[in-house]
Amino acid sequence: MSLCMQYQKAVYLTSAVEMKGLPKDSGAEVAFIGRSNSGKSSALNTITGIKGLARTSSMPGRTQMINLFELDKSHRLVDLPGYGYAKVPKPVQKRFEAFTHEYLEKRESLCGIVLIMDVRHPMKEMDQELISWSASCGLPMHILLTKADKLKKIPQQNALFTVKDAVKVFPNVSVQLFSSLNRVGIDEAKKQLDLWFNS
Ligand SMILES: Nc1nc2c(ncn2[C@@H]2O[C@H](COP(=O)(O)OP(=O)(O)OP(=O)(O)O)[C@@H](O)[C@H]2O)c(=O)[nH]1
Ligand SMILES: [Mg+2]
Repeated sequence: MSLCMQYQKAVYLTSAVEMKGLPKDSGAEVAFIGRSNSGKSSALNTITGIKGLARTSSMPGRTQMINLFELDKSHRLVDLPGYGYAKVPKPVQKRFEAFTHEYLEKRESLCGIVLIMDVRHPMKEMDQELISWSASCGLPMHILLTKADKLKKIPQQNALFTVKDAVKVFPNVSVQLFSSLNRVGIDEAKKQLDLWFNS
């Protein structure tokens, strides 16, 4: 029987700008990744039910560090910096890209990736690269097509179908609709996190 994690117990643990700033690489960690302004921090807040847990902003590029939240001593949620925002100065962008890559490549406790894509703009180049990369190293990925509230039912379903079709070649990639505004898809997302944390 799988245990349900207590997401509402999440507390801020620490932030890091380089590998050595991260907490001990033990237990299990799930990282939220995606384009700048896609809604990563909002999704974290919605899933945990804690409004100000991860900082959100209408200014893209807000999250510029790896922020870690602890559910209990051995389970963590991680908010990664967004990619693809042109106004973040190039050297800063490069530094965070390098750190994110290193984190994804080396972090032993990383057991799954939640990829956040705006339902209106899914499967951009960097998203596609991440999907193939995670598949190539056998790391499971769950995609949240967020801001679903911005589309009517039929376009939502069409977007879901299109992305499902695009990722069907990858065995460990799943997709769902999500909305932080309308609180859609929370239980489905938690179920996936529970599966990873319990495997
Ligand atoms: N309508 C709607 N707006 C959302 C949703 N999720 C996030 N937003 C808005 O989108 C903007 C960006 O949200 P964040 O959660 O800060 O996005 P992020 O991906 O963490 O952004 P960076 O940290 O800058 O990469 C904010 O203005 C949010 O209020 C959603 O489900 N629906
Ligand atoms: Mg953020």
